Amino acid sequence: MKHLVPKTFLIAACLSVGLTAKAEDGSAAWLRYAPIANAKQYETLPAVIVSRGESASERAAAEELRRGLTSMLGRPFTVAKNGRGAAILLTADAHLPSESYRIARNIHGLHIDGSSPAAELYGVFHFLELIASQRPIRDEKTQSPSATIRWTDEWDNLNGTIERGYAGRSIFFDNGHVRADLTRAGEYARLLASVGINGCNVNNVNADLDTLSPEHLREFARIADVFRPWGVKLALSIDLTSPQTIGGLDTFDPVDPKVIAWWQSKAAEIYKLIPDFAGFTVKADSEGRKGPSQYGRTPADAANVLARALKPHGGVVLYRGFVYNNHLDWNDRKADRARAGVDNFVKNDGTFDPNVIIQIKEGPIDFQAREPVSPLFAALHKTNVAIEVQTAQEYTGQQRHMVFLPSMWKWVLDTDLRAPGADGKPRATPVKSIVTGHAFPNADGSARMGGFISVTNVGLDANWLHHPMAMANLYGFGRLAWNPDTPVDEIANTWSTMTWGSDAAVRATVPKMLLGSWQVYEGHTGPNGIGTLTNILGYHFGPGIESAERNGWGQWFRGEKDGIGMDRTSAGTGYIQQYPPELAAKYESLATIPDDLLLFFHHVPYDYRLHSGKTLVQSIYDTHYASALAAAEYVPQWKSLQGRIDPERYTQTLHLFEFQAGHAIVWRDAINQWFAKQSGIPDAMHRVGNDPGRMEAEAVKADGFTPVDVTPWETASGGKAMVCHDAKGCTLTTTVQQPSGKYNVAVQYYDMWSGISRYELLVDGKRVAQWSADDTLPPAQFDAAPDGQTATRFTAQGIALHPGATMTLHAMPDMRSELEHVMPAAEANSQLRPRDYREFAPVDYIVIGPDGDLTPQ
Ligand code: GCV
Repeated sequence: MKHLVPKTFLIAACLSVGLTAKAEDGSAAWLRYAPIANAKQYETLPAVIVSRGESASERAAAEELRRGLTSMLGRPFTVAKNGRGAAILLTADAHLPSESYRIARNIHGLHIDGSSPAAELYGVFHFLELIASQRPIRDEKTQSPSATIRWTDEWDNLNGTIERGYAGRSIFFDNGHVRADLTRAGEYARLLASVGINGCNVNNVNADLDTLSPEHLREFARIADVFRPWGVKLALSIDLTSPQTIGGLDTFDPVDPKVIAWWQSKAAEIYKLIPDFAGFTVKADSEGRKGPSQYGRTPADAANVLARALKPHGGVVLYRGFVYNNHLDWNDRKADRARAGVDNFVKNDGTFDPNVIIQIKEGPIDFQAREPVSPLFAALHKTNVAIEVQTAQEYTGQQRHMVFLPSMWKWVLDTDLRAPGADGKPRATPVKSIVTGHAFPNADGSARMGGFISVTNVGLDANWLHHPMAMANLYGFGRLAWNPDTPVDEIANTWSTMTWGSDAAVRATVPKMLLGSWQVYEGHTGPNGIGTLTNILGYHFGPGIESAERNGWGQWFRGEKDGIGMDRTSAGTGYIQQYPPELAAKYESLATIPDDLLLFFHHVPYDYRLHSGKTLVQSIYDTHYASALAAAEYVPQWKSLQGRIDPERYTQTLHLFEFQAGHAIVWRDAINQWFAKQSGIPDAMHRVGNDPGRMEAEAVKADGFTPVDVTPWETASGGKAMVCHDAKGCTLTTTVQQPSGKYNVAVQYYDMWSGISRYELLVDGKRVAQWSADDTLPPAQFDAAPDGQTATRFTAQGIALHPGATMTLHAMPDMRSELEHVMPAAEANSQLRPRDYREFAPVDYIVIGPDGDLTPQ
């Protein structure tokens, strides 16, 4: 949306920042090593780095330290094998606990000791972070990770696409093969290592069936090679049918001796190529993937055959707990997708091998804006478990909205499930104590293997995740996986300083924006635990409220005449009883259920009074207005930092905030309109349906445009938009009623994936603004229809208007015939048919509002 920033503004931004900051593309992420303001405080730090280590990781650690210190402190640092006099000494110390490091000073200088080469790297990155944040160098106690498994999962397909990837194509694959140039993959491993992540599963859990072919394995080994210096181990998602599909066997039954032998030989083949291979991730019996149920076998039967094949080589199996039936019966009031985790796994507790870990999504449904934590965490007492979170913002704005997810994850990790101890009494069992293996230890009292997995889905976009702010989520994931007690404000502050610099205004603004952003997003999407309310049958980006209902996917909220919400009490689906008794009692009672989870657990009338004192529906209206306004305020907040941040990243981020401000209004209006219609209860403050300054496109004088019904209706103001099928263009004309003055004029329109419609705004025949619907924003994915994910707006600022002036919107559709039957490359392997991507310049409404940095509400 280049057009959103006036050219004059861009030039001013470049001039004012030119002398203080250089343009950046975000590829350095938080490892920018920008010169620090007060380098003098570190003047006694020795300039020689002594490292005797011969391994690639030790060399990488020494070189990283040299590079970081030289850049931040503005004086040369060198690496030597030996040193006389004071030095920074990088040393291996086998006495330290596994993967641990310690920073200490003595008369020889500063020591960064690691229990392994990878741990030396962790120590180095931590030390560099101290310097970047200008903290004092002190002796630190030994730092150890909270859990063994600290991985990212990437849902990359061998054809180069990424399932739920919002930042371009795969950094690993293209055209059915591993890329020839793996530079980005190596750089990614460096980023992961810098926050203590030690594994990366590079392919989609919906794994290509021939993932384990000898040819592909040889190619995967090249990825492992570029990961290795950074202590990041390669893992692969596999399909359980592999013994049959690529092995040529007549079965994949996990207890069949031929299948057992096949997996053993496949494991041996892998370890020959990749000696430090981390292991397999398995999605089975879920969303169309085949699994052990086909042979009447259990998840443990399937996981264990793999685990036994990997065990001699030191590998692990991450078996996903995301097993559910996506053909549930909507008419069955007892059916409940949320129950699936516990129903499918608890009977197998204690039967999984010690190198199997059940990978459990944070909530029982699917990464919604808010869900309760999965009860499966507290239900498995004799099984290793890990938590799966999603840095890829599938349901949280797809890296077009700023949502700081560590706030959500910390809330999840701190949620105390109150599982009973050996004496049967409830005790403190926060999720973090379970996934780090302490709450339900091994029989000998030692911590179970556990961990943290982030579905990250970085792409070829220079800045990895498209939204510069989204990188705070990857950084925060690493920090929380290393230590789940890390305060989120500490994460936001440190990331902000390292990413955006130490200017006081930047430090005061960015963390504050981040820390409120989850609530803002939740506030203008799905409230009170109802789910995100996105179009679950589409791309999960914009609103599409009823898409969740009346189908087999089970993301239901049962919005009915009498009320709304899933009744998961004992009178309903009984799901609440899957939690330990103390927490179940809290969720079962309307007196104690928190407002923000109400609709996940209870079906209540629309005028139900919340603990906050408001009725449910009024609270929804109020929250949506407040949150859309909070999203709009990101724009002026960000603009206040102009000149304090390099212009390239500043401008890119500004575009995203401008988009978010408009899209938050799409969300706000869709949900408020839907609730008003469904409940029949008007907004006590008369805002819903009364939008000052808004002119519906279908209600003004139109030339050439024709009205269309938008589906779902709530994603257009008044349910309708105007489209233009005339290659010469169409116009909407209105007479200004406002008093003379300067105004913002916003045009709400739809930007399809492919075509490029052009628009111009004229006042009394004179062009005052023009733009093209030509960006990848929105939609984040391919969409050929006007709806909640293609809806966007253009705002022209400072437009002089006077009463009686003629305002005209002139739209030129993109009718190129080559757009008529298009199959996007990313969908080429799917069942979809080519679609018509001509863009008929759809317009929803025009709104005139106060001049200034806020888009008119
Ligand atoms: C990789 C959700 C996503 C799917 C994803 C699945 C999973 O359903 O929409 O894209 O598939 O979760 O986690 O396996």
